[in-house]
Amino acid sequence: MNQKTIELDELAAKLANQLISNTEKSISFLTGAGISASAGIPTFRGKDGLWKNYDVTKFATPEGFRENPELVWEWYAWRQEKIAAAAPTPSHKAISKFEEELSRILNKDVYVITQNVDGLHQRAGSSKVIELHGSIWRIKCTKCSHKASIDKPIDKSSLKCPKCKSWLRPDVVWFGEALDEKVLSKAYEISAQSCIMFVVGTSGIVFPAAYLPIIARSSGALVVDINPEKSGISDIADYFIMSEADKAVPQLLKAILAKIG
Ligand code: BV8
Repeated sequence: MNQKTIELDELAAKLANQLISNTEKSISFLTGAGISASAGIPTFRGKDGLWKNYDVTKFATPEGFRENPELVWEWYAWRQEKIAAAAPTPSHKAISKFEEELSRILNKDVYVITQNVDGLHQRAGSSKVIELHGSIWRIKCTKCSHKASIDKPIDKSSLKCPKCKSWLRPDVVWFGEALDEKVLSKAYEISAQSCIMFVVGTSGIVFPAAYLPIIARSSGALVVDINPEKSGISDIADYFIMSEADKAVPQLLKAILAKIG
């Protein structure tokens, strides 16, 4: 895909036109760890990525948890602390504002399909959030059906199920685990009925999430990849904006709203 370089204002005009001429279709955002980077939450890959210091097989697989649940809980509790101390970024907030305005002006839905487990989109006010990989703010029993939401970092003295005393685990999707079927089919459905998919802050190498922009594009959506470096999505995108999220997302969404307002 050879993308011409395009001025932000010209791109905003094209995207505004795509929105207006696709009355029945919605907008979607596929986000990854990069959208939360400026909130101080480390990404997984890239120069300061988590996987540089943490062995993914030990910390993000069911086998790793079975082998050393305390160690994995140490890591998740540390991440919960960092996320609890973080605030939604300008990009999270711009997406929430975009949803509000598009609903008011064009009665159009804006969906956020996120690979992140940090809950920052919801804290920014987005109301249609699909959490592909679960949430660090939910725990579930490894044996029985017990599940619970938590609103602060886990108390490491209560890591056993209150019902059956088995180990509790974070309610997230680890490598080698299937995504929740309902969540995944909803994500496929939204991707197929989007007229624009903004892809923000993902390396685009984790599947099945990385299929979604391909589904969107094959259903007629314009795909816009926003990332300071080339991602696994950039080459299939219609437009690639080489930029950090906060230096492109608020400006682009504001320019689109100005064109349709
Ligand atoms: C599954 C846990 C099947 C939650 C995570 C093909 C099809 C299906 C599966 C596979 C397949 N090929 C391989 C697989 C297996 C595997 C996979 O995809 N492996 C990859 C590595 C090749 N997939 C799976 O195992 C999935 N399960 O398919 O199961 C199955 C079916 C039936 C029965 C059994 C099994 C499960 C995948 C989910 C794994 N869980 N995390 C948690 O603790 O967080 S994945 C982990 O990576 C995170 O969830 C993260 O969200 C996700 C993706 O990473 P990114 O979000 O993209 O983050 P990353 O650091 O990589 O990139 C950050 C980007 O931001 C960079 O591009 C950087 O440039 C950019 N950036 C940096 N700063 C900024 C910025 N961008 C903007 N602004 C900035 N300021």
